[in-house]
Amino acid sequence: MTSPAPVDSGGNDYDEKYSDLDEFHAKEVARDQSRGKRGRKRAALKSQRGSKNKSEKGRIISRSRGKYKVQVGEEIVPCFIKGSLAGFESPVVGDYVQIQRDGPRGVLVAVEPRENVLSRISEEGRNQARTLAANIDQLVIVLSVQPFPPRWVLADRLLCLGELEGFDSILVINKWDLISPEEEEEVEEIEALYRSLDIPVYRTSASTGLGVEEFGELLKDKTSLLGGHSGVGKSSLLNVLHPEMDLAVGHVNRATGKGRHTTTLAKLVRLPNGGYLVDTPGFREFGLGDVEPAELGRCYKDFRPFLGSCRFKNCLHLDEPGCRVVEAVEDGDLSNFRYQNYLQILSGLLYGG
Ligand SMILES: Nc1nc2c(ncn2[C@@H]2O[C@H](COP(=O)(O)OP(=O)(O)O)[C@@H](O)[C@H]2O)c(=O)[nH]1
Ligand SMILES: [Mg+2]
Ligand SMILES: [Zn+2]
Repeated sequence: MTSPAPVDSGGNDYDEKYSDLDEFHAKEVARDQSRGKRGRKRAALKSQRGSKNKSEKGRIISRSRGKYKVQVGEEIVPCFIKGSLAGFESPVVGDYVQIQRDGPRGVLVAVEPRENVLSRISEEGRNQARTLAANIDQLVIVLSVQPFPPRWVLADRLLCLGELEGFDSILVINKWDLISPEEEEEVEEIEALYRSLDIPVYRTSASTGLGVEEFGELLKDKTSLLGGHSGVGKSSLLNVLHPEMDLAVGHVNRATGKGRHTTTLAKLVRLPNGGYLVDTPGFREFGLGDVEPAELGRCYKDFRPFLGSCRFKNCLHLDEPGCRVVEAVEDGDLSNFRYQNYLQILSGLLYGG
């Protein structure tokens, strides 16, 4: 089922940003396998001797075909599904599960209810929502001031995704060391706008270390979906926090991404000091594929107070008569900055791109 890796398209290289995390994940699993052989035998014996059907709680960190890897405490247990669970519900990465030991392996016997899911992403194209991952605490959107201006439209697009899926979202503006005084003034205004929407905004620099500690606190013990265009410094920030992760920095193209486009859908990458990053190749599509254009306005939380009052129920807030959103922008009750971003995202939904 492996298809040839498409040629990297140069600038639009969202794929590479996760390939280094991929590698880190693989190393972790390998390390666990060599470390855990003896321990696991012991655990297996113990489970055979003692409470045979006792289940243990774990969390799915990867899934490939019918096979799962489940983090149970410090151990990674290869698991499969029992007949009765198969077909009933398909567990995904991030699910909290109950497993029962069966020798060195485990059997998934139950899936706990999900807090939320990431499902809007599709590699195949529009209208192909799939559940990719579950129980995500936050969406961390990394932007950078170089090239200026930061890609605020992308930020808004990801914020919309967060709204749809019910994730808390956070903005991180990296490469702050490169900002000029004029740019700083402009960005400050935009920061204030997002903060007024209850979206926290952080400033970081992987070069000077500015804000990196706070960034680390943000990720600690949480399950985070890390978003943002390639080159903004996601890997660099993680490397400053966790040099042992040793992630590749700079432009890495897909040729190095061994094992991409396998049936593995998403992974959880465990951070050395607690917490997980959700690593999903599909995330590069920025997943608003299955949003109806007329629903986009609802993803903009600042639009919501006005939405019920448009003349047309399916108003796109474009140029329809009696549109309350446009009126609010004209009256200065809604940010024109956000509205312009909205128009760009809408145009992507309507016309593709
Ligand atoms: N000046 C400066 N450069 C940075 C900073 N963070 C990352 N970079 C550089 O930006 C480039 C892309 O960084 P990388 O971490 O690979 O970005 P990613 O694609 O988001 O993972 C690299 O050349 C980094 O050295 C920063 O805070 N300041
Ligand atoms: Mg990277
Ligand atoms: Zn309207």
